[in-house]
Amino acid sequence: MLDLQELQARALDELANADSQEALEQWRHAYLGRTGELTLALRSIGQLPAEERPAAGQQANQVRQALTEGFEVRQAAVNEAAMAATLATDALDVRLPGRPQTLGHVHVITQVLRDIYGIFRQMGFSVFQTREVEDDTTNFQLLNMPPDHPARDMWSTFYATTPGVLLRTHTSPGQIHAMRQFYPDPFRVILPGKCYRYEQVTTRSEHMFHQVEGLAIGQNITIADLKGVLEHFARQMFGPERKLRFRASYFPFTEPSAECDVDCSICGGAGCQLCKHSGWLEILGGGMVHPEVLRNGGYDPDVYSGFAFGMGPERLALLKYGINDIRLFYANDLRFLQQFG
Ligand code: FA5
Repeated sequence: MLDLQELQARALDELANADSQEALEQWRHAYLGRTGELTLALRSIGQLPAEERPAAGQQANQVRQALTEGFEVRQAAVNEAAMAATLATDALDVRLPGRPQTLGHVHVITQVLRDIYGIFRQMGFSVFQTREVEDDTTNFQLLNMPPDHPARDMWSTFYATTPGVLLRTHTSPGQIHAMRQFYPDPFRVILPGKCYRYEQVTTRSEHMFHQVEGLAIGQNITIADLKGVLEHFARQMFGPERKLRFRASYFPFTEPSAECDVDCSICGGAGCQLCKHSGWLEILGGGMVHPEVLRNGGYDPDVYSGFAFGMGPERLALLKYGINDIRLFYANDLRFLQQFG
């Protein structure tokens, strides 16, 4: 006699432990498949004595219904658990990605200015900040250029509505501020900042550019000190292989005066548009502080002497990086600027 009760209990027990699609499929095959235990049991009913068959058939159908329903319930539970596990691990992220913040870096001219500060710091110079908006007196008159002095033509100012007020054309008026600040002590400073000139913009000239003024005041300072400082600076900035030349020049606020050129790195000295086909690019003007300017700063020219210079960081950057057009610095083209990141 078939023990269908025992088969049902055993099958449902196993079903409760089936926790994957594969285990469920194996279970279905073992009990309800074509060669499954229940299927075979149902087939064997035909061999029972006739009087036992109806009861056995009824019971077998109840067992089959119980197993089929049990399978469907268990399968739904396993599917639901599998879905929950997938959602927990491979959750679909429907948020938009954030906008990346691009990191900036300091402008190439700021980098060159910092290089300049570093080199002069080694030589004992400190940085002295002065104003960009100046008056005619400090920009010109106290630097030995009274109204109508022809040397004023070298530095054309922008038009300003307030008489006597202007955007400084060079950092040299800072000499007066520094001397009046430090008097009566000896001192060494550099004065960096922007200058503004109403002049033709070319590959080597902008109407807004930087200068770094240098000023050393003390006793027994000579032009040899100026030359030594500038030579040391150029070697540190450009390396020992670059050529440097001093030319006699004229500035109303220095006597004697000189200008300093570096051999052009674009053409290697052969001549190009940047260096006006001379093979040299002027980087600074300088000289010994004029006695009248010393006096305007408060210092007695019979006791004190000093040197001053004014260099152009944009020109230095052209030479240092082999750039052939000064206008690139302030055209705000990221393709150019990002090369110096
Ligand atoms: C002067 O401005 C004087 N104040 C320099 C000076 C200072 C002389 C102290 C004596 C004592 P100059 O105009 O030559 O000089 O300019 C000095 C430097 O500034 C130039 O050598 C150049 O490097 C830079 N420079 C001048 N004009 C421009 C410009 N338009 N664009 C970019 N750089 C410039």
